Amino acid sequence: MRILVLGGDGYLGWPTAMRFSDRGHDVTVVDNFARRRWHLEQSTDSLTPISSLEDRIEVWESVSGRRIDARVGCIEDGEFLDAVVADCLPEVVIHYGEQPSAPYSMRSRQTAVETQQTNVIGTLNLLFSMKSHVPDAHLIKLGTMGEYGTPNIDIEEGFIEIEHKGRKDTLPFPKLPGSLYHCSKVHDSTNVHFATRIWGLRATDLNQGVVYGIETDETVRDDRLMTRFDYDETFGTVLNRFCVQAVVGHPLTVYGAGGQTRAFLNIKDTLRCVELAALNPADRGEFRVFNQFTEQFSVSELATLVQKSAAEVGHKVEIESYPNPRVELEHHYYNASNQKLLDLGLEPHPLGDELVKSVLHVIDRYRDRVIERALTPRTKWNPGELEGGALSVAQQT
Ligand code: NAD
Ligand code: USQ
Repeated sequence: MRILVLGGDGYLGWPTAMRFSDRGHDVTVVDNFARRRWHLEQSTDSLTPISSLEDRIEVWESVSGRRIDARVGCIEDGEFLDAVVADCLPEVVIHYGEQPSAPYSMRSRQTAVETQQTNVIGTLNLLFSMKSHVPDAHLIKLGTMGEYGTPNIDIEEGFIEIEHKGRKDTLPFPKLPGSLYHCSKVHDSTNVHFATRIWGLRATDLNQGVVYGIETDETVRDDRLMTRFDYDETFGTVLNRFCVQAVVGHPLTVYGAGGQTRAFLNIKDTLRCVELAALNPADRGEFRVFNQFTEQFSVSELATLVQKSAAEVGHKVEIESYPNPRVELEHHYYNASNQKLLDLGLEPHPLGDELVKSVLHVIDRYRDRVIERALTPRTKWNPGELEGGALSVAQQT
């Protein structure tokens, strides 16, 4: 298949591009290197030393014999994107190319606007390009489990059957996003759903949980194929951060009470899920939603697991409760369905001691690159409010 990967220089996009290329597909990646720029702006960096996209492509060709095509440019630039889509005529478009950090979106008015502009306008441009040039292609759009928030009912996959005043309908599952980044994903979902209903496009919205892990079958083939691995308070996600903290002897930064429960998956399972979606496309006019995760954990459970696994390889690790910089429930019900990807054949890599230890082992190789000041949580959801999670406690009552 001809596959276009938007955001193909990123944490998930680069391994995805290699995976499909290795399977014999013709892959084109698009990126504007925004993620690299955002790091430069805040003087942080990926833990893993990552090569330029150009070098990665050369190395991949030398180890696999296959060439990945690259186009450098901005997805919000509709004319650029339109020309890429018209030229590549993809059968599948995998859209990772967004600003993915909740804290970044909450830092200031400017970063909130940048986030929504990048994400919402980028996706809107893509929908128009697909409608014009490849109306039969399958859009695989990366959404997020955080679109649903933490409702006090089970989370279904995109839709829920509702009975109201004696009448029934199946409607989009209610959304309660917890950051302006997560709001952008909800806006995207609305627009993608619209394009399937009105223009007959075919789309799969992958509501993905928090991804962890550092290696995939393709990244380990050569050090220069490594993907990025972020641990700073803005771009690092919780389990990846805890693993880096454990290796450098920093207390694990549990925000607030630590009862926040989220859905998680290994980066290897991300690749498999996206592959399953691509091999089993949505129908014309269908807006299909998969909840893309394998397990649920609270933040405290993750901290305890990392502490235990780290102790087994000689790292003594403290767990510390930090005043929660975010406004979120710290004790809540959480039960989400992920049946659709399992039905398609997903065989999850579960999280356990051995997996954590393998991540710690890789991190250990690069421990000298860790910028410790970047570990401390700084971005507050509501900077004017009282310290110590007062707002989040109030919200729970
Ligand atoms: P990432 O930042 O590493 O990758 C995104 C890539 O898109 C980056 O290389 C960036 O430079 C590029 N990009 C951003 N804006 C662009 C634009 N306007 N034009 C061209 N390129 C642009 O992030 P990631 O962790 O790989 O996440 C990929 C996608 O998956 C995102 O949409 C994110 O919201 C979603 N997601 C990620 C996770 C996770 O835990 N990593 C979980 C759920 C969903
Ligand atoms: N948390 C801590 N300590 C930390 C970092 C985070 O306790 O050091 C807590 C947060 O308060 C939150 C939970 O861990 O309750 C998850 O935070 P996170 O930063 O790992 O994840 P999040 O901000 O939700 O965003 C990440 C990705 C995003 C993706 C999302 C999936 O950055 O791209 O969409 O995970 S989900 O959470 O399912 O929406």
